[in-house]
Amino acid sequence: MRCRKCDHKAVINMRQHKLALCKEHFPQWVMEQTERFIRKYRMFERHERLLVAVSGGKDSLSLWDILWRLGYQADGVYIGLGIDGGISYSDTSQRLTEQFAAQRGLQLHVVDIQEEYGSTIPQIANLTYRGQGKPCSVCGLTKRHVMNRVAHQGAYDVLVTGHNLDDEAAMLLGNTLTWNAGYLLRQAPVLPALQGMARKAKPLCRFYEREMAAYALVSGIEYIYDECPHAAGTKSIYYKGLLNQLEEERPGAKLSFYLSFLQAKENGLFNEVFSTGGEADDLTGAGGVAMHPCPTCGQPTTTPAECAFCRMMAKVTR
Ligand code: Q46
Ligand code: ZN
Ligand code: ZN
Repeated sequence: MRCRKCDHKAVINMRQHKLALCKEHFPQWVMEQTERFIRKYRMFERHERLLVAVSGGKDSLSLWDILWRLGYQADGVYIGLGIDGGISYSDTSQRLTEQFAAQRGLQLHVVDIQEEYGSTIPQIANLTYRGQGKPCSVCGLTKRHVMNRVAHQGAYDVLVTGHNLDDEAAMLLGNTLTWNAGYLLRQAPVLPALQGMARKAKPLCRFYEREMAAYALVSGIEYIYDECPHAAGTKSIYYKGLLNQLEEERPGAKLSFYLSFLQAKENGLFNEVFSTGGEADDLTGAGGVAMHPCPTCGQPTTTPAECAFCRMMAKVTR
């Protein structure tokens, strides 16, 4: 397979785009496309300050690398979850993230959950009702809370995450199977700022996971190959598997599933205001849901009482 642009050996063939590119032209293409998506969805401008949520994985580190190369002002935030799982998952991912930032002279905020709250994520999960089964719900809630907090305290304009197309399509499939109107309303490449919380953007939302893996590889980014040990058996992994089967038969199916959804929203499919039964802290205020500041942490929540994170932490410290 040859590169469409220069005829050198291609490092990737993207069947859905009918495009093969070499190790020089592929990263260039990724950067151009990212810039195009940032503009198309009006994610942010060069004068704004971005906070990139980095986990040490290929997506978030590639995203930070791309934004840095494109000349955006992007600092990082890494959250130490205290997950070991026999592979020193958190230690390794933190080391690789710090190394990445140091090599490029980028500023990284590190928040260690155990240092800050007295317990690791698996420990909090064991101490609360949310821990029944897997620590993922505790983990997700805590990460959202901490990212919002760091973005707010550092007066960042935008909180940027490395969700790729596989993540977005899997989330969309899950929300569609249950017709979760609240979540469907809020799934978007960019969400506006809400009550003092930063705008949220996902510049990689149209890239396949394999494209990001290829970008990290050809750019020489050292990332953690292992998935979080708690990822196995999650619904998201299951939906990704189903979508990969579909993609195998019909190249481009994943992309078209996601893009048709965005188009349908733009055409007014979800213009009705939905009420939602989702977790209060996931809410962005989309759909006209009334938000109140949490009396303990100040972050927006749908109930006039404490937010779900503060309620959970009250159980842990009790
Ligand atoms: S890090 Fe946390 Fe994920 Fe690990 S514990 Fe679950 S949610 S799987 S993205
Ligand atoms: Zn080429
Ligand atoms: Zn709170």
